[in-house]
Amino acid sequence: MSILSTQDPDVAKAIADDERRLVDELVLIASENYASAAVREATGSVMTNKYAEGYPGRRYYAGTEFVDRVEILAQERAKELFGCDHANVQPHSGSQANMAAYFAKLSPEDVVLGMRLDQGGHLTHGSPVNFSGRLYDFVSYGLNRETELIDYDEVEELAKKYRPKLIVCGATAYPREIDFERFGAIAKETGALLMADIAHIAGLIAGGVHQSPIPVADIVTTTTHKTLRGPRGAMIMCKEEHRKSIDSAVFPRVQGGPFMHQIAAKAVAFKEALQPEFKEYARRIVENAKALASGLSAGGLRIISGGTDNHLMLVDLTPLGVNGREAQDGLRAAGIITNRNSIPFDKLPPMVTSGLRLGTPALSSRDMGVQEMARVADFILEALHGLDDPVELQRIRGRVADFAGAYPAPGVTDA
Ligand code: DSN
Repeated sequence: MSILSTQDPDVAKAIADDERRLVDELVLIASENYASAAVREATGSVMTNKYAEGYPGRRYYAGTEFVDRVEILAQERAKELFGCDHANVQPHSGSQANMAAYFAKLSPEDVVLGMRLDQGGHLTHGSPVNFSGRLYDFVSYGLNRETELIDYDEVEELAKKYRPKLIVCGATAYPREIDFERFGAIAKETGALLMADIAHIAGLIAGGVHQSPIPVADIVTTTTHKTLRGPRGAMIMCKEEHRKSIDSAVFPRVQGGPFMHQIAAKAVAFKEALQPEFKEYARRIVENAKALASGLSAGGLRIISGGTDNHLMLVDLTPLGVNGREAQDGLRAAGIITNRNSIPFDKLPPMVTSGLRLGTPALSSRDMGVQEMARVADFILEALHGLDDPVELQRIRGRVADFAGAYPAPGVTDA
């Protein structure tokens, strides 16, 4: 019996149920992963107790000598991993990292260029319902209707026309390699700063299977829990000239006390990502995504842009005559966890959508490879064809659990 299950059986039971779910189900949400047992141990450590407003060596509290040590380790490892001049490892989340980056460089109503949310961008890239779209004057770029690829010519045209102070590149639902060099050239030509939000692809960049924005971007933000496989959290990397403004934007402008337990866990995750095995992991994520996309395409689904170069794919469900919400719910009943997602130029609203976003980071962490992806594609297709039949979905759920249960779930089955 654990201490938690004695003291608070309700919470303990919910956590135990979630652990079971992570073993029995197939997690295909592109932004989720399995943090290692070591990462989880750090997040559950005594460093959750410490207030340490400020930065290592310049804190507003006593007793920070050990948290200073982990923050410096996290900074140094991040710099080694990505080759950046400076890393601020304090942001609690991707949104707060982006907020701090904007606060560091922009004034309200400045013009910013960002990718449309409904074509793959993020809320914080200028959505009108988000602080970004309310505070700044965002102009949006999107995809070419024919190729479903980022329309770099449109980006260039808009940058020349509106002369933004900042160009934001990076996406949450874009299956192709982002041409950071091209963004860098456009920013240089138009006198804009360039910010790359690499939250989704940070692990692929660290693993050397996606081009890095570090040489061309002034500021790079990322979360640490997606392909990077660390604890929930974020960081900002920047060129030396932006260090001071970024650090003071994170603290004291946006955040107060940093989450030192999360920073300790970020340090652990960065060390893991520096190991040679991580390169192999990153390579396998992409290989698996390509295999899954081709299995689904062979089964009659349309894959947006014809495939994937990274960890995710967008599936157009229109050929099956079902919408994203129906598909997400049916797959969930079959033990397959996905999220509905707008496809480019979607005719259905965001709460319904015509598509699904599927990603392979979590399954790749469970040591699954291309053969397993063929099985996963079959499970998905069977479930999508049986959406009207709850008994059939339940039957698939049993087979999915038998299949998934045979693969280790890092941080769960070894914790
Ligand atoms: N909500 C995250 C995702 O799933 O991509 C991004 O913030």
